[in-house]
Amino acid sequence: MGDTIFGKIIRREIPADIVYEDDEVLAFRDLNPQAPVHVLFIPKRAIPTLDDAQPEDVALLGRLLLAAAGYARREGFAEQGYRVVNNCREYGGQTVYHLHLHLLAGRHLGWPPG
Ligand code: DGP
Repeated sequence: MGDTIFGKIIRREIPADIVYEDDEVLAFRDLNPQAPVHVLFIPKRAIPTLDDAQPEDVALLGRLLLAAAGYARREGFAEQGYRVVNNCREYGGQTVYHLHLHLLAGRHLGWPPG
């Protein structure tokens, strides 16, 4: 499995605006925000895509989701609402092959997405 720019962020080889960290999860602001709040939640143990996730990753995937939900609650926009998205491979719009959740908030988000 190849390294990605997110691996460099985890290892602090390149800077990022980190907003949350625990032993398994790192969250930082997206370089190209699509909403007033746009944070990426990534596992420190790289999995390329959601399609590569295995049954043994179930707890890690749950931790990613709960990390995003906890951040939304702490930051005070959970009641107003938000969106959590995973882009999987080419047609899903994935550009960085280190599984991540996008947390988008702070404006009314349209549906369906483009
Ligand atoms: P995706 O298209 O789902 O693979 O999302 C990748 C996101 O990662 C995209 O919204 C832009 C963001 N991104 C790419 N490179 C960097 C970086 O070096 N730093 C930060 N903070 N975000 C990045």
